[in-house]
Amino acid sequence: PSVIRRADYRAPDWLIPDIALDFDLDPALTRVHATLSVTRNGDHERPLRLDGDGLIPLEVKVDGRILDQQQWHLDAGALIIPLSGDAHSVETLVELAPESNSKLMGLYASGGLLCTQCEAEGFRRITFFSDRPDILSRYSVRLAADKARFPILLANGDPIEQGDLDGGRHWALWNDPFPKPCYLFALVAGDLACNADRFVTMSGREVALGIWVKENDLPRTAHAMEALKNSMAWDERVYGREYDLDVFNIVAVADFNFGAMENKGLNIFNSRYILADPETATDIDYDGVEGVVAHEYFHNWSGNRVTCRDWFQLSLKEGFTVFRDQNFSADMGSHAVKRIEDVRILRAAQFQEDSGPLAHPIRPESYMEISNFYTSTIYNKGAEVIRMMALMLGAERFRAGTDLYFDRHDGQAATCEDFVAAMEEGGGIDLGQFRLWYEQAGTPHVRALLTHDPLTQSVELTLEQTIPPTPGQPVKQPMAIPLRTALFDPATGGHRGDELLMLTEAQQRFTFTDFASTPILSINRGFSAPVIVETNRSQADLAFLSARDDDPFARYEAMQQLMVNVLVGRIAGQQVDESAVVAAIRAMLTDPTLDPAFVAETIRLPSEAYLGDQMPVVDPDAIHAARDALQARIGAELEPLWRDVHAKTKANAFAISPAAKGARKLHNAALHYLVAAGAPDGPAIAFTQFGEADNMTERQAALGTLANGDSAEREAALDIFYNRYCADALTLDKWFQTQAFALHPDVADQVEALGRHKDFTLTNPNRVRALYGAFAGNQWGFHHESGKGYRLVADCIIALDKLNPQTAARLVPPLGRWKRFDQGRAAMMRAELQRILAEPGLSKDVTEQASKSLE
Ligand code: B3K
Ligand code: ZN
Repeated sequence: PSVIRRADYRAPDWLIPDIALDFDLDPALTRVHATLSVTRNGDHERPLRLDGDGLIPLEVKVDGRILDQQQWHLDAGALIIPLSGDAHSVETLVELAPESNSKLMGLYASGGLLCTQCEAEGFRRITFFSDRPDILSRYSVRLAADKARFPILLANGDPIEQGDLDGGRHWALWNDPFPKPCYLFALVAGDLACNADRFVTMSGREVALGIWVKENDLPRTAHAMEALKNSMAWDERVYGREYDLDVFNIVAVADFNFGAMENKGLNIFNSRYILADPETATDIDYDGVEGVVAHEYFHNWSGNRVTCRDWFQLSLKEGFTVFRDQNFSADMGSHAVKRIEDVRILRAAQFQEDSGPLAHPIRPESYMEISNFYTSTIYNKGAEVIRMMALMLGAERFRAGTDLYFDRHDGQAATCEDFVAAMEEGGGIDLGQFRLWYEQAGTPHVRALLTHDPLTQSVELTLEQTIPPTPGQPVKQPMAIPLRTALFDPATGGHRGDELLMLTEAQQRFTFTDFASTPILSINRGFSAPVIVETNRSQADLAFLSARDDDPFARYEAMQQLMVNVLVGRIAGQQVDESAVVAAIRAMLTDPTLDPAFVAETIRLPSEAYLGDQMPVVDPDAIHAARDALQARIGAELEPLWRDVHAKTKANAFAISPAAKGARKLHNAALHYLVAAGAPDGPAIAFTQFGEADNMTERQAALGTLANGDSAEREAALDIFYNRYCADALTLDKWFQTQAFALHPDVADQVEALGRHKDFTLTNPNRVRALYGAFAGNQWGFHHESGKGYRLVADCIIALDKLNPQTAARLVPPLGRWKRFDQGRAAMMRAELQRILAEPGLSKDVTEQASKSLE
């Protein structure tokens, strides 16, 4: 496959200000007629090139005249037409078979619906077009379909007209007045019911809101609608951004390659991010719905009104929009807990990516397949980079920067550089060195050493940064790293204020005066920079911070570090003192002033994968054993407390408030430690919780706790769960996922059996992710010394690649981490990657990921 480079960007040869599309829809055979107005862009003689993927032109017309086959040709799927004038009308006709489109890109069928997915390059699978985000066009779309099977016909923009046709068919016409890139095109046809509501914008315009689902799913759409209205109000209040069309529609579909898609005025969602009720959705699912609804809605400004010039600028819309949705969710719930959750995700996904063979900057320099670049780096690290700018500027100047950005680039296809320039001008700051965050991959390591001089009564903080080499970037320049810092006086328990230290050199010293004794360092508070900090703090210092730090994130972090130190010592076979961890957890559990959600986050042991990241060579078995033992010890020593907490956090009736969610989180944590303690009645307590819970959060947690062990209750609960939910795909996913995540010695065999289960299918991406995606994230199971885990995932990749390359490619990165493992495991992982690459007809998606992973 060929490599596309950022440096090769060239403005388009032809522009397409208008497009009219006419769809004659049918799952077996759909006809698409397109009329494009094209205008020559600049002084050149190059022909019109319209991208196509798997399309055959049945008819090509220019200015109303049919061209014969000598007047056009195909080049790598694209339609090439030499044109003499500067402005023409070009028409094409193609046929599609949506029901056999298993890639879920372009026009496809899902659960009796017809729907589209175009980002990044799916539009070229629908019609011949210049499929690049800097071509902005006004769309007029006519849809016709069988009225009984497809009573609802939706597209972007505003509905204009509809009517009936002969033969039981009907039609609808939609117009989108806002010029948009083709990746934002969408249509949906099907038998859908609507949760209809309205929103009045800040200038008093009324918007009709619709969430479209299968009739029997209607009761599960209330939370999504609430989230949508809250998002619309939030974007007005926080960013001054108002919605711009008369309608805003969302459709839920069962088969979808990722979370959701921000098509203009017609968002299409993976149903797991729309449907929620207490019986089937966990609190994490509820939060997911809220966050993704907000994310897609916010794209209307950060992505749609201002879009990307080319796909190298993807983080321009994604990083910024993730930052926006994170802050929205924090405002809807708890800032402290949301920050902890977001950092946990960043560390689990992005730090791993950044230290492996697929590491890339948030603005990549090259790609083979753009679908492979919808990564945690582009999204989550991209959001951290925006967050650092917001921190350095402060709220008001950051808002001035975003106002300037939106005003200046409205209706344009912009670059990351445009965003940074708007921040500099609007916010009045020099971001010269800061731009390196867009160029350099790899997670910076910051070493922080605090020394105290009793003679001068001063404290010196020495900060050193190093950025590890990443593919194509052996040597790095020092970055601008904002570190929120405070120095605690152990005597008073307080500090003199939080300071923002800017680390800009490889090594830098900061001096603080008037310290009679050595203070305790609290650094990278609020996780102000996405870096790895190493300090010379003692366990006693960390215990102090875990109890006293007034920054909730720093407090959580101190606790995590305390646990990591104990676990890393244990893994290395050292004698370690675990009492500080037990004492710190006891203190948290008995402090009535703390938010239960915060306590639940903080007392949780770091994941096995995170512990792996702390070791030069990951030893999955030793990590599992050490973590299991510490968990058992914490469980046993505090057993009466766990019983007490578990009893006290039992709710009488379900609510979705932050307080109720926090109580459930702590309830589940207590259950988990109780069972880990090996209490004889542990499985019975879990089984009771499983049976009595009036919500999925507690039921699934109980099932997960049981799944780690071998009790009779385990099998009983799995059976009950299956029988109760086997008809509901989203909930059945949880049954697969819980077993694939289980910390159980036989998990690989169980996953293998589940892969043959009658309810398992490769055609539904959610099901694939629930089983193989979850399993590949289960460090202990996936890295079983037999190599069985590697083989299972590789088999899945090979089979899935034939149907859905995009989703197959997402399973490759776990196999690419072989450098971090012992020779035996590394050799087996490499062998699986080689076996995948040897597969004939392998997709560009999987080829790119597997070949880069071997380097
Ligand atoms: N923009 C889409 C992602 C499209 C992924 C294409 N492979 C969803 C989102 O980030 O909002
Ligand atoms: Zn997005």
